[in-house]
Amino acid sequence: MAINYKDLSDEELLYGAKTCPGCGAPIAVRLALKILGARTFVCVTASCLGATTTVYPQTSFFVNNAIAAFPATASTIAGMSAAVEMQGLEDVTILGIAGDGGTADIGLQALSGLCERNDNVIFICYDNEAYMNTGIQRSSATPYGAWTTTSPVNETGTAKGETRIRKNLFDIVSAHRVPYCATASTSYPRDFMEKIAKAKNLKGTKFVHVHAPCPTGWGYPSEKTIEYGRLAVETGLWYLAEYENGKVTLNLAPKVFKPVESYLAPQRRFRHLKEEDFKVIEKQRDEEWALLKAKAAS
Ligand SMILES: Cc1ncc(C[n+]2csc(CCOP(=O)(O)OP(=O)(O)O)c2C)c(N)n1
Ligand code: SF4
Ligand SMILES: [Mg+2]
Repeated sequence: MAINYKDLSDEELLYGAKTCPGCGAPIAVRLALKILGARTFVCVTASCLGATTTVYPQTSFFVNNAIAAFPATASTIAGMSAAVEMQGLEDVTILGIAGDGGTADIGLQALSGLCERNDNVIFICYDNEAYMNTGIQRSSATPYGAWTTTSPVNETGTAKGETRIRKNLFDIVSAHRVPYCATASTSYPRDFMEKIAKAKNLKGTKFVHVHAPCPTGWGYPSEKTIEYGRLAVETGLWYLAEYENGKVTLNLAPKVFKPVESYLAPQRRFRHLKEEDFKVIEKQRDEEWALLKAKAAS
């Protein structure tokens, strides 16, 4: 569904969020609400976004909005969807928003139930690749090699940052055969908004996993959020894809990836990485892309 920027409303349905300057999370939500409009009922979970937008009696949302406990985004929006259905409201979108921790870790069981029941909602996971709100702890979406306070680094090299490969939420959710599942990035706003527009027009559970850079947790200047989000895609360390009707589509497949160092080396969380670590990350990337391309070709 093509978006024409000229047709977008000037109305802002999220503003005044007390996030750090350059935070990717409110960019994602603001763009999503531009498409979804004022008849959206939002549930945010405990996270940076929840803590900076939804502190009673204040809220940065100019739509109906509730905050849920850390694991409960999916179960709360399932209830909201049932309530809306009982009341016969047909012009309403139910939107759940959670961070990577609230989605891939503590919220995963409820998300699986939501997808299985195919409740009529949109779930956005904004992914800043760690538990940022509580001081940068690793999540199961933290990339290989990243420093966090719970994936530390030491001088002797016995602690080297994150040692596991992150969970692939796109694969996990699409394995539930939901009507729509996509990855996106705040640095590709048109692609992201077109995915939200598609999700709005489909019935059932729609899941959009949006990469949302975090200057504070990643360690880069706040004005470079868009640049880093783009570099993640250009180096192949994040991808833009869709799953619909059992088919995977790659929305952007760079012919040649930029060197991973161009994205990783300037970030504080990766500054301990050496040449051999970049090679490991490149190999992981190539394996992931081979699987992705095979799925897109089938
Ligand atoms: C059951 C429970 N455990 C822990 C917390 C504390 N807590 C609040 S937000 C958060 C991290 C959220 O991480 P993520 O979902 O990735 O969102 P982010 O803060 O990174 O935006 C944690 C651990 C909580 N609120 N509830
Ligand atoms: S710590 Fe990161 S995710 Fe949290 S408000 Fe700051 S920039 Fe945003
Ligand atoms: Mg997070």
